[in-house]
Amino acid sequence: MKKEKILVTCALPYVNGLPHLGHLAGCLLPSDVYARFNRLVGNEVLYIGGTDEHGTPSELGAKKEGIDVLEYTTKYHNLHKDIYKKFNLSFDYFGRTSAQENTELSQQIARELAKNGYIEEREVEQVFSIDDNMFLPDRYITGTCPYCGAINARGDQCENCTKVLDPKDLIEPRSSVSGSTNLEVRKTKHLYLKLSKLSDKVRDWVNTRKWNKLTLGIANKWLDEGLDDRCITRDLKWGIPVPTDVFPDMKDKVFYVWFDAPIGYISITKELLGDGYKNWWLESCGAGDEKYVEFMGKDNVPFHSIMFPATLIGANPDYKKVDTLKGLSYLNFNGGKFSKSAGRGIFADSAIAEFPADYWRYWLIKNAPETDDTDFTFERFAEEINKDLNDVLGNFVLRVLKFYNSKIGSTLQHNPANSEKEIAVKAELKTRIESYTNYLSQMEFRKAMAELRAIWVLGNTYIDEMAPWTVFKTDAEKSGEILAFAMNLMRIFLVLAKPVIPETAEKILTALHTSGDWIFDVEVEMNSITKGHEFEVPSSVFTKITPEKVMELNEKYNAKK
Ligand code: B3M
Ligand code: ZN
Repeated sequence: MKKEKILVTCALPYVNGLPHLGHLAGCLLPSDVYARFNRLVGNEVLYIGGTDEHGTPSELGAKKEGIDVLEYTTKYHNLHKDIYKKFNLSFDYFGRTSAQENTELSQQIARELAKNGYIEEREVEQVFSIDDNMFLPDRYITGTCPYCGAINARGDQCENCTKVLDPKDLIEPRSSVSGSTNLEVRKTKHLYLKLSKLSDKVRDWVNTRKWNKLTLGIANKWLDEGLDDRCITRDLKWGIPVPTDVFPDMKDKVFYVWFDAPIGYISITKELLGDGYKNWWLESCGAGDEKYVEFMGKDNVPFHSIMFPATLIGANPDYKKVDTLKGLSYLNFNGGKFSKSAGRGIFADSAIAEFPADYWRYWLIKNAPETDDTDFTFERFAEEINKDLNDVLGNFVLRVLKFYNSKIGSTLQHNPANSEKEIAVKAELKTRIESYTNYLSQMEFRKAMAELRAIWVLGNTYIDEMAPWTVFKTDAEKSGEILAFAMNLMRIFLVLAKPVIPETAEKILTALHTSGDWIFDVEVEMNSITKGHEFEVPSSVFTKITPEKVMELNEKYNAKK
């Protein structure tokens, strides 16, 4: 197999607000499984994540907690980092967009864009709150909707009638920061990224992409509607200062958070590798022959398929741009949305306190919201954990190891059986491993997991049919060979499961006193555990989730409200 060089990024979650299961299912976990899988098959992988820290929500969040913004974002950055560690996300580096590297790179890219004629300064009118002493972003102005009369319409959009609004249209507008109505419209200058001028170049580039239907559909829709020039600056303190050497009128302005956030992928690489970041981000320095894969929720696709590539194309064509963009849908909670304010749904920090990471990882990857939105319920969660992990995988492991250990001992006295039956099992295993590998390479997680489960079932069917416990009574030798074959199957099951349930895989492989390199040759690997090999019997593998526990969880996380 030819080794590939693969850059994997996962959309950078906003630092304020902690992740819930939807974030895990729709971006974080799929990217981790993909990164782990590729490392296992021997590819060179760089997996980058981090927090998106700039913008008004961080400023307001800090104000509410009465702390400095950097202290606030540091606190939440660390919370994100800790939680992801508990879910065993294997980032090579988890950085932050507020790092110095991002300031330097974002300013550099803005200078490059200006030099190439893709940035324009414009005078605009904007709502200023005198009492808050700040320009208000559109969504921080509240008022009555001029179309439907809803009294709590936001300046960018009315949630009641969904009409897109201009804050100047709101009746009786007030600041959502302080409630003050002491507002006025002031003139101010901003920088605009000239997307209209970049449009043809972006379209030519999009045409070279082999994206899936969902992504191409979104990208082409934006291109067909025509790209509007986009304001890339804001009047805030917490952000990356616009460099005044090239933009002398932009004193006290910062870049819009969506300008610097994706540049964060590059700057976080630089946080980790220093100048070595160029090997991953400049085509002329080695990024030309790598594959760059991005994971994100579907709402982030326009920014990653059009806006960010446009920024890079306009700045310097040498920047590496995305090859594969895996956009995922949403995970709902019992038919509704996760809501921190309503205390509805289970957030990542509570989830990990309830069950081990592997339970969540397994369920959320098996049910990855790939094509449609997917519904999480504790009933489905419990059912699938109990059936797949406990009954299929866990029982297979325990039945085989316990029986051998109790009847014969913990040193293998047999080589794996190799009759017609076993040859057939190996043939099926080989085919299934090939398709599992293909699905994971193509980021088809649901299909991959169906295949993995089918591989595990193969083991159960085998021992059910071969019944080594019955055979033992008349032919101890044959029974031992069947069990030795089953132990080799077990090892393969766990090696294959490593990207998804790494903790369990490690635990069982350790008990089997064996390592877990990827399975490239079934015939060889099925003779890995042979006569003389020692093993241990783990006390348990998975624990069943009881109906009482499901009831308790439904109650605790407001599932039925
Ligand atoms: N923070 C939006 C989100 O968390 C945004 C992604 C940035 S990716 C560079 O969904
Ligand atoms: Zn309305």
